[in-house]
Amino acid sequence: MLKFTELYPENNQKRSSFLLDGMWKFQFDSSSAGKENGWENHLPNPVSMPVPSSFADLFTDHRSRDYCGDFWYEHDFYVPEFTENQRVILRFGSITHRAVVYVNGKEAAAHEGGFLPVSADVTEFVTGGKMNHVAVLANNELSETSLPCGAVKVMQDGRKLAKPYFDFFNYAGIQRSVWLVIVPQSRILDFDTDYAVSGNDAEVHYSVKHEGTGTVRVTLSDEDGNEAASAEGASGVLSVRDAHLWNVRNAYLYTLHITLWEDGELADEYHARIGIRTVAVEGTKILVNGKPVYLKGFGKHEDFEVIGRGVSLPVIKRDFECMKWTGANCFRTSHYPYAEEWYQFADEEGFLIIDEIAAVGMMRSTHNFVAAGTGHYTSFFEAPTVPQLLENHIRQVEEMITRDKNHPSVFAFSLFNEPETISEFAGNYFRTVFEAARKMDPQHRPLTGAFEKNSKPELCQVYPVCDFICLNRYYGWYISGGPEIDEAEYLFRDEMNRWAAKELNVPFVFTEFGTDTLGSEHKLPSVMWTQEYQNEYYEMNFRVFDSYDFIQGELTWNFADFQTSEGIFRVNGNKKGVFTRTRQPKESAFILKKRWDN
Ligand code: GCB
Repeated sequence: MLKFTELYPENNQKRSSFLLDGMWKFQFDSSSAGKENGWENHLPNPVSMPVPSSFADLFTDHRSRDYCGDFWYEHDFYVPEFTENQRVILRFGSITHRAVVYVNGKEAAAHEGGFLPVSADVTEFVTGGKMNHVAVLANNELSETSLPCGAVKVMQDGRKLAKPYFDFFNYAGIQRSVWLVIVPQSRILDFDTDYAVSGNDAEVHYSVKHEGTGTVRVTLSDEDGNEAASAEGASGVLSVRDAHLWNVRNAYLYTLHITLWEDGELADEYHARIGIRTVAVEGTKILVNGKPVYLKGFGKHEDFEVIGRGVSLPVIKRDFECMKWTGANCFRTSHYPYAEEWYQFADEEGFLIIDEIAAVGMMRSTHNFVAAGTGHYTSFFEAPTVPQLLENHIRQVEEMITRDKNHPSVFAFSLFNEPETISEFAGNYFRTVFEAARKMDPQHRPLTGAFEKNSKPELCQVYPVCDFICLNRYYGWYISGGPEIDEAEYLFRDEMNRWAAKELNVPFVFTEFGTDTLGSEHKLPSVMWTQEYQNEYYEMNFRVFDSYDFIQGELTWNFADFQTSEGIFRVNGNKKGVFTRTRQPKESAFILKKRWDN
């Protein structure tokens, strides 16, 4: 299906990029009859729809917000004149969860997976110097072969409803920016970097994939624009004397300028901001530039009022300011790869990212946060559809690593969140995913995944494939909450002692712990849901973390309150935020700040 991922757009001597964001046309297609009726040419009865955005929270009626099925976008866009030595590319940051893209009525691309770019070479379909037409047939249904996993319930009246096996609203649409990119035919397709540091000097190992027979030259410039190194050839080494390393919360970015030359003429060029740094796991330590780092921060969501999961630069900026204020140094892109602008900000701000694929809900439960800990088992990896899921999973991991591999902020990839892990089937499944992933990353970054409570040290078949182990634990919330918090601490320590007894000699990171907390509720002594309880819960968790040397990080759940499906477990969404959904601190934010600033 997907043939390539176009590099993030830029403008330079050889490349022109035009943002197509704005008001597009939109129409639901509940009977999936649009294609038969030629909607790829013209939507019969559309409404205006902003791109990028999720469509759900823009409407005022239930049926539109909760719509599940096919839906269409269309837009007219101008393509400047281009020559026969150029290609015209359409690049969507993502289309959730799957899409077919038609340009002037012809199919130009099809893509499965709602959180990674969709690129289409539309050169043969467009006319330069004229308006052209793009239509997108998208679909937001969930299944046991989609990432994330879920199901569709068909109601008596034939209406479909998404039934996520995960705890975030099934936002959909064109949620990220759309670009028209004009590039040379002989062009730079992709590049990799890897780093070695010795003393004050560094080596940047690079390799460039390109079309055509040209010669590659690369130069590296420092932040003042001075050349730090240069080299020739499609792969090679840039030797940097007195290198400025990219460090955690102390970033330094070089610009890698890649040029492609044909017959002495510049054929193409591309600029990338890279950070020289090494990452490794050694024993129970996570090392950045050879020095141990303790991870402090959050599991997040792309989620905000009105725009849903639509990318918003102001929200990204605000989130980084709030995270910096707490003293955090890391976040996990739970539970899917985020818009690329998140990683660009993180590169600049020196944040570490655990980059997660949308492999969530592999437990066949709409309440896996409750199922966790009950021993509830659903034979998820025994289903006949698993081979198809596996193929989809591996392909999306490849797309994620291809997209994100050059960001210095990305120090690890998380290949799952809370699947069933206690069967041989699960063990085999994840061994296959990890083996495939290990061949994809030129920097050989650590691979991990987040385990829920049923993944006990004695039963879990999957932790051995991880370079460090991420635990999502809710002792004091789902397990022994409220008046039983002392019991919760006892049970928590008991589990950690059992992990310790295994002497795995790898780092453990808590990737989730938290309590639902309403900003309005206070009580002394505390009860669950109050701000006081959230504080006591965090303090208990920190006591436990501080008792074990192999615990090397704490990413709370969640950075901010976020929207979920409706139900008796959620009060208009998940309220475990340290910040409210509008990004104001709850009291626990001050507790985290005090701990992390020190
Ligand atoms: C989890 C899930 C996360 C939920 C969280 C919760 O274990 O990984 O997606 O939102 O618990 O709040 O229940």
